[in-house]
Amino acid sequence: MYKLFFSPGSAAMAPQALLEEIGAAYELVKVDLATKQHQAAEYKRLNPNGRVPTLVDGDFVLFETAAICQYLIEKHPQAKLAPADLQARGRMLQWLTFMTNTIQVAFLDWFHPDWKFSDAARQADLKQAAEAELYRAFQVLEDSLPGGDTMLEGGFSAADIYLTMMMRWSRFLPRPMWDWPKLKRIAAATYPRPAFQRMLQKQGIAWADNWPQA
Ligand SMILES: N[C@@H](CCC(=O)N[C@@H](CS)C(=O)NCC(=O)O)C(=O)O
Repeated sequence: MYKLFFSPGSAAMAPQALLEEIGAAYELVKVDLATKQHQAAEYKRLNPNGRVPTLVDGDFVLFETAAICQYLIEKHPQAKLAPADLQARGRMLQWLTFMTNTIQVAFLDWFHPDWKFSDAARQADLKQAAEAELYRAFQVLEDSLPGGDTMLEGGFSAADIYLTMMMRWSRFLPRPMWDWPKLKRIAAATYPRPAFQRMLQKQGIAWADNWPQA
C-alpha cells in the first residue's frame, strides 16, 4: 500500500489523481504547511527539500512530482497512463519536464516571491517576471499542442492530469491558463474524470470556482 504525503491543492494533486486512475490502494497523509510540518526533521528524512508531495512505496521513498508520476506510470502499465510508442512517450516526458521545471517553478515564484526576497519592491519585480514567464510558457504549449482533448495525439496520459493541476493553480492569475483555448480544452476534458474528482473530494477541495463554464 502506498503512502502519499500531501497538502490540499498542492503538487500532490497529480500523483494522487494518478493513484485514483490506477485504482491503487494508498494512504493519504496530510502534511500541515501552516504548522510547518514539512520542515520538521521527521518529514525531512523522507523529503530533504521539505516539500510535498512524497510517495512511500514500502521501503522506497520518492520525491519530485514528475518523478512520482513517472514511477507510477512505469509501475502500473496496465493503467495506460502513457503511450506505448517510444516517440509519443518521449513527447509526454518533454511536456512533463517542461511543466515541472519551467511552469511549476514560475508558479512558485509567483505565489511565493518572499521565498527569494524580503524587500517588497524586489518581490513585486519577481512576481511580475514570473507572471510574464507563465504566459510565455502557456503560449509555447498553445502553439505546440495538436489541439483536442489531450496533450498527446494518441489520447489521455499523465501529462493531461499534470496540466489540469496547473490549470487549477492558475485560477489566481490575472490571465488564468484557460485563456489559452487548447489548454482549456484539455482541462475541460480532464477535471471531470472520476479519478480527478475523487482526488479533489479526498483532498477536501473544489475545482476552480471562477472556471468559465461556457
Ligand atoms: N519540484 C517540487 C516542488 C514541490 C513544491 O514546491 N511543493 C509545494 C506545494 S505545491 C510545497 O511543498 N510548498 C511548501 C511550502 O509552501 O512551504 C515537486 O514537484 O515535487
